[in-house]
Amino acid sequence: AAWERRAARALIALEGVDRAGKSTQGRRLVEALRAEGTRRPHLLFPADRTTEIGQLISSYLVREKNLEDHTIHLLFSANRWEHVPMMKEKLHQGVTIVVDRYAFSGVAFTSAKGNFCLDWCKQPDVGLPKPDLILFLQLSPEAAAERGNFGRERYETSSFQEKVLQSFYCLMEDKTLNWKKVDASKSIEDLHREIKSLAEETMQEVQNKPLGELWK
Ligand code: ADP
Ligand code: FDM
Ligand code: MG
Repeated sequence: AAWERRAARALIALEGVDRAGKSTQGRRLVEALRAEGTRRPHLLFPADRTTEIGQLISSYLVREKNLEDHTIHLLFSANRWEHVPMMKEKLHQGVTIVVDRYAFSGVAFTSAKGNFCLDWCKQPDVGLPKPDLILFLQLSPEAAAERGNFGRERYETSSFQEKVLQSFYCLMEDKTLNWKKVDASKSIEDLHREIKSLAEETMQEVQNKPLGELWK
């Protein structure tokens, strides 16, 4: 069953390797849509580190806490699910939602650890609101490195990020999803213009189309 969506507004996900510019572009996109009078576009940051689950995730990422690999995977998924009622309500009201990372990061990071099959990784997120557009910000590891050193958080090593990228490529083979690759080596401004036009195109296309369920 698909959820009803009264007005035509889209769910747009930003994905990509570390430092590709997801957060920068997420902010810029929401600002631009707001300036053009799109009704209260909403930026959401899974992992939202402010909820109780988010705080657990945050302490894991900053290495204050160790969590078993399946456990942290399920917490990331739970952190998405706890936002679903709000997301459905907003989309129903005609509010466009931009998410900075989504279930695809969840699957890509956990499966990069090895000993995880893609299918197991996807299961907890099956049925989440399906993005109408997934923007993959593509950037070579060399170009990403020029944007600064890795911080001290978990996962911030080039060998792990390379595995994450391979997992993303597997996920992008799923043609039931609207993946659009964009060249993240462009200037912030040029990339913003491209992303904004893809977002607006999607917002037009989803007019009166029901919101789907991810991987279902
Ligand atoms: P992400 O959220 O994907 O990790 P950020 O948006 O936080 O990436 O950007 C990472 C760093 O790269 C920041 O210092 C940001 O200012 C810079 N940056 C973002 N986009 C670009 C770009 N198109 N060109 C050059 N530097 C960029
Ligand atoms: N991450 C993020 C995961 O491992 N699983 C997830 O489901 C999500 C949403 O958490 F290292 C990882 C990816 C990254 C960190 O930090 C989130 P930033 O600030 O979005 O890069
Ligand atoms: Mg970011």
